[in-house]
Amino acid sequence: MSSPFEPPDYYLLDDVLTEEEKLIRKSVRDFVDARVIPIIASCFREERFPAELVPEIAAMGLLGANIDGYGCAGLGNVAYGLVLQELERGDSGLRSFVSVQGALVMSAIHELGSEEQKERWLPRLARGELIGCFGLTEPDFGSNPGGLQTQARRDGKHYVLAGNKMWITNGSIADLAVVWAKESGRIAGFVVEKGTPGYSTSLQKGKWSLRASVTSELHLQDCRVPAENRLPKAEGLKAALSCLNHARAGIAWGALGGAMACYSEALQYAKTRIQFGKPIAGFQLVQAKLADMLTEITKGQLLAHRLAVLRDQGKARPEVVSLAKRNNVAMALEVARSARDILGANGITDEYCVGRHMANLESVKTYEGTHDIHTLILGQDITGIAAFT
Ligand code: TGC
Ligand code: FAD
Repeated sequence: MSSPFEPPDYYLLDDVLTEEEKLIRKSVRDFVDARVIPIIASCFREERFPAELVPEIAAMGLLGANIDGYGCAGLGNVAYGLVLQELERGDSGLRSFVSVQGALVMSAIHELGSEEQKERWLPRLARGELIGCFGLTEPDFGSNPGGLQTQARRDGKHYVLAGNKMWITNGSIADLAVVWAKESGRIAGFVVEKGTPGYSTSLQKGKWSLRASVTSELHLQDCRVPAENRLPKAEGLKAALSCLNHARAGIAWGALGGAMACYSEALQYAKTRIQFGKPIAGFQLVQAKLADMLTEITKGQLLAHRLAVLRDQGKARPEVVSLAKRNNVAMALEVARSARDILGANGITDEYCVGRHMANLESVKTYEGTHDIHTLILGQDITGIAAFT
């Protein structure tokens, strides 16, 4: 059976956290222990998102938590990162839900919307009365969203949208979708509300990763969106890509939570599993794995913390965010694989968390820019030469 979470803090990062940051972390950690851990294996098995937890998550102020005003908590980026770390310690699906709602949908409306749009949607999104999704990816345009095919055409007091989005987190449960489409060849952002004629969604089933998360296709068939739902500052590919920075930074923290859960479980297992007459933790090869895991987690913790401080200071360039997303997700996936290995056959059952985190992190490696796309973003920043094409 899985054992209680013992979070590693080898470099005493807790010493640089404020009391408020530690308090927020504790409240989310307690929530995850009490409400998520007991149900998450069966949610994953049943391919079910635990929507019943959304009101509690909203009541804790975790939706759009680093946005100021409009009913949001206005947390600094360290506290916000700790929230995502703790949620992903429960499951990447919960962290994804909170990331999409806050870092993609609410941030897009907050940064690219009019004052009227902010007042209209942000407080209700913060209270969890509305759920949002973010539709950028299409069946034929994932890493290369600049090529997206969804079209928008002005027709009197409406825009008519036509196209399909795929792999959209929260899609089928969303009350509103931030949808990216091309108007006369230029990318623009729209808020499409549930119930708009011509708008429908379908659930993507059969995933072996992020099974406790809703992933959907969005279908727009001559969908008439009121002209006032166009986000006025959502113009051009740059606007769409700018939304991703918040989510990518949050993922750098979230991945740490998955890695810490796997490390904690593997360490406790290794201390109690007896083979050849002694705990497997007493074998050098197992110790080497644990030493590597702890080292990489510690480096990831320092990276995430520094990233959050730079973001608070407005100094985190998109490429700096890419480095942290790329490193921490790859690190977490390797930690999960090592942990799974240490648990032997038990590591492939859902009585333990390592296999679930390992499977989830395969998606996290792909979404919000694949590992290799972030490699190329860094390569371009280092050399000044783009190698995307
Ligand atoms: P490129 O010419 O490089 O860029 C166009 C303009 O945009 C600027 N830019 C950014 N600005 C702000 N933030 C960023 N992160 C930016 N990245 C680029 C860029 O400076 C340029 O500005 P300007 O002034 O010169 O016009 O565009 P490209 O077409 O060559 O593409 C570059 C590339 C490949 C890096 C980009 O397309 C990319 O990032 N692709 C990855 C796509 C991606 O990450 N999709 C994520 C979808 S959402 C999602 O996955 C949610 S998962 C949610 C969950 O469940 O948690
Ligand atoms: P592709 O772009 O086809 O890439 C396939 C492979 O080719 C990758 O290894 C990639 O690195 C590589 N590759 C591509 N281009 C290059 C290149 N130039 N050089 C070298 N290698 C390259 N999207 C949304 O808009 N909203 C969401 O809410 C959302 N949620 C998601 C949830 C899940 C569970 C998943 C799995 C995806 C989600 N996505 C979402 C989509 C996600 O952003 C895309 O999957 C991602 O951007 C990659 O696109 P793709 O899957 O089409 O892969």
